[in-house]
Amino acid sequence: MNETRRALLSAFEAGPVGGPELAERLGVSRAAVWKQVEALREEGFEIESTDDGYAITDVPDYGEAAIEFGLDAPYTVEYHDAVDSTNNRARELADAGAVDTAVVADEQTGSRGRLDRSWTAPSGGVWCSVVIQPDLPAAHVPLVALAAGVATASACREAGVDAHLKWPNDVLVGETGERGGRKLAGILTEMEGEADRVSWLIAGIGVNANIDAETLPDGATTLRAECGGDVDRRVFVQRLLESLHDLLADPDAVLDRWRAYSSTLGQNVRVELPNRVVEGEAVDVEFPGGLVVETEAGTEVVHAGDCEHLRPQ
Ligand code: BT5
Repeated sequence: MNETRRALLSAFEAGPVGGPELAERLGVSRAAVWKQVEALREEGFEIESTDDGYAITDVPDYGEAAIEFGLDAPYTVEYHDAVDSTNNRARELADAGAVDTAVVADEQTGSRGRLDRSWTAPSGGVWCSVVIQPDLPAAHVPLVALAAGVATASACREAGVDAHLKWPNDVLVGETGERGGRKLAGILTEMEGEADRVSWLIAGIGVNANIDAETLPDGATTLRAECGGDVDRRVFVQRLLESLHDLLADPDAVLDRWRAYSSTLGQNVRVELPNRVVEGEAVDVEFPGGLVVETEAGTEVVHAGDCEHLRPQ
């Protein structure tokens, strides 16, 4: 987005403001202000000229400026109607040096799950990848993935859906089925770097929002199905990004929040690791994100893998 337009939007957040004052504050001509006001109107903002100056009276449903307007987190948003994968686009931006940027798309045509699985992402979802400030050691990255899960579950709960987290970060609803519930959202965290220095870090978040569940793989659910109606995706993404930002600023809070939302703790689980299987009772999650499992042979902490909730014996 044009920088003047972005500055204009943040000036409007505080209320009506006159053209000459805007021009002076932003250090641009009054004609430039007028041009950007017109551009915002074309994007769907309703901007009235009142006695106190320009005032925003309506915001478009979704899109770059719509998400940034009123967003209480320092993310720049890049919006696409369609993109192959928001994680791929976020990676391009990260390679070019971007941080604190959220790539949001209405539809993805080549999106990915973990372990090269595919992710179905039709129009109407919340498909969002955040380029995160990578000022942490690589070993702490799992905590970021858990934070993304907590932020997502929290935004789903604010939207009225009782979402819970299955380790490491599937966002589920209900308790039925071998997956441990109906899958509402998934997280794909990707990074590049050395042990002591992460060069880029991306949290990819996919939430089945305003989508018919029948169009998704078996076992999936959507906010539309769970709420009986569509959610305001603009507000949803804002709450998601704000919650993610707050958690990243307070890493000590992440594990407790995760525990509070978890449906895995207290369950008998089977975790498939690359070379073996661990079975037992999941008793805790520990820094930076490992699942603590009491097995017959003793306590094990698993750090990655697919987790299945087993039925009680
Ligand atoms: C995940 O993988 O759950 C991570 C999904 C991350 C998607 C986001 S969208 C924004 C960003 N851009 C990307 O390209 N990716 C991220 P995993 O745990 O591997 O689950 C994948 C499995 O879930 C698939 O094998 C299907 O069985 C199932 N699945 C596919 N699409 C689904 C959907 N929309 N809802 C629920 N389940 C789905």
